[in-house]
Amino acid sequence: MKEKIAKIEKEAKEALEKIVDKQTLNELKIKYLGKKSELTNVLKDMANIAKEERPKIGSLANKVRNELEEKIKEKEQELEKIELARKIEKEKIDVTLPGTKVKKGTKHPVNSVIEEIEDLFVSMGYTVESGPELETDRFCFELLNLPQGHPARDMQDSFYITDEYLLRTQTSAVQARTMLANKEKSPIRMICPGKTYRREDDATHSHQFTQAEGLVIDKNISFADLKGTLEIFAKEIIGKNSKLRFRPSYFPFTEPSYEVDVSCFKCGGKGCNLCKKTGWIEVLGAGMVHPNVLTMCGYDPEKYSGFAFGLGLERIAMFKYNIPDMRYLYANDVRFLSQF
Ligand code: FA5
Repeated sequence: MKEKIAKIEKEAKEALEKIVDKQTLNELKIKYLGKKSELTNVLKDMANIAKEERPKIGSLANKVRNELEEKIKEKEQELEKIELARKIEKEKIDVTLPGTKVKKGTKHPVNSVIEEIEDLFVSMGYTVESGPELETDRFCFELLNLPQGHPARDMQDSFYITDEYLLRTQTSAVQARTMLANKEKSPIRMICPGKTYRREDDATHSHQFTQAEGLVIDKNISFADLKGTLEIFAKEIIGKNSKLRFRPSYFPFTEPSYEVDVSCFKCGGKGCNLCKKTGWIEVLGAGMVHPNVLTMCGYDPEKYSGFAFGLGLERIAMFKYNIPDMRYLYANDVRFLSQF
């Protein structure tokens, strides 16, 4: 029996020497110290041993068992240390390496234009107003002298939601809202930038685009005020050398009405595919507020007059940043947007 125990001890110690991972160590522990191990069997077999031999064999088996337990524990600690060292080595941080760059968003060109326009007009005493994008037919058309069935409604291809509601086709709806909220209480000088929607889509037209409406109502406002204001706007926002061209036009809510063009930024006015060989790009509509609109919105046209204009802000962003196609502004391509 003694030899048997010695053999078990020798075998176990040799196997223990070779162990390099925790799983094999665990298997070894079960093999030599587990309930079904040879050492446990020796203790279980004690009944078959001569009575006087029993204490010696018992104490020898226990001694070996304790020793093996101790050695396995030591091995366990040794393996844990190795594992920890390996982990630390792997997770080592090199503080001298350059950090990962955090990508920062940039301001969208149309938002930059909105901010510049707001700053300019606020500096001239204007307020900044807003209105709903889901607008009623009444504010978008009727109060602007465009009753149901008026042929000029065809000028704007609208997205109707119901018979009454539509996505506003023009920020001019905010003209009516501002006048009705004010009703001769004080003169109006307001600017309203906002999203507008029409069923159009090409290099210079988008189905969703941004307009900024301007409205001034007071006593003795004349066309000279409108022209002077737009000239300041062109010089300050578009560029010192930009030229404006007023073309007589028609809007039901202004009389007289104009479409205002700016000399083409791409060809400088020579004519190219962007300006359709004309040298000019239309950026806004404007005119003197129609007496019918003044009356419907609570102003006496005998006492008050005013001017209004509606700018297309994508086209202004195109001028300022040399963007050849309006669709780039809405493609959400980070390579394009990060240039601004
Ligand atoms: C109007 O929308 C009038 N409400 C402007 C106005 C206001 C006239 C006040 C008189 C008094 P118009 O449809 O021309 O007008 O549009 C004005 C500007 O919006 C255009 O000059 C153009 O720069 C821009 N615009 C119009 N449609 C689009 C579109 N689909 N995509 C991008 N810009 C557009």
